[in-house]
Amino acid sequence: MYQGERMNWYLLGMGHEVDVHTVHFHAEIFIYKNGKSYGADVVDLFPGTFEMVEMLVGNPGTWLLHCHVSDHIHAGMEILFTVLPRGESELEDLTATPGLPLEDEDESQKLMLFGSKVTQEQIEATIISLAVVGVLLLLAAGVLLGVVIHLERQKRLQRNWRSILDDGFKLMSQKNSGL
Ligand SMILES: [Cu+2]
Repeated sequence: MYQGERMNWYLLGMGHEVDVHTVHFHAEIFIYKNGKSYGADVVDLFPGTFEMVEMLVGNPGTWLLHCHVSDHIHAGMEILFTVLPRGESELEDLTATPGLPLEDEDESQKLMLFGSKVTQEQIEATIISLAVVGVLLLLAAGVLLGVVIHLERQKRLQRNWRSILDDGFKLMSQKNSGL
C-alpha cells in the first residue's frame, strides 16, 4: 500500500475462548468506528467476531503487525506490512482533490447500479422521469381507446339507420303492391 491511501483492514477472529487477540499496527493509526469514530493502533478481536478498521496510511516503511498476547506471539502471530512512499507532487494531488481519496463521504452515499456508481439524486430524477413517461403513456392509451369506442359507436349507428330505412322501404313497397 502507498502513503496517503485509505486502507480498510478486515479482521476476522476464529477459534475459542483462548483466541482473544489484540491486533496492533505499528507506526500507523486507524479509525475504529463503534457508534463514534476513534483513532487507535490496537483493536481487540474476540473469537467468532470481526472488525473493520480504516487506516489512513501515513508512514512509509516496513512495520510490524502483531498480537499482544504472549502465547500468540510465541506461536508466531506477527507479520510485516510495507508502506511505499509517494512523491511530494502525488501527495499534494491527493490532498488537493476533494472527495478522493481522503474524503469519501460522497462515495458512501453512492449506490451501485448496473455496475456503475450513481447518486441518490440521479436515482430520484430517473424515477420521476419514468413516472412522467408512464402517465403520458396512460393518457395516450386512454385517448386511443376513446377514439376506437367513438368510431365503433358511429358504425353501429349507421348500421341501425340503414336497417330502419330498409324496413321503411319494405313497408312502402308492401303497401304499393297491396293497392
Ligand atoms: Cu492473539
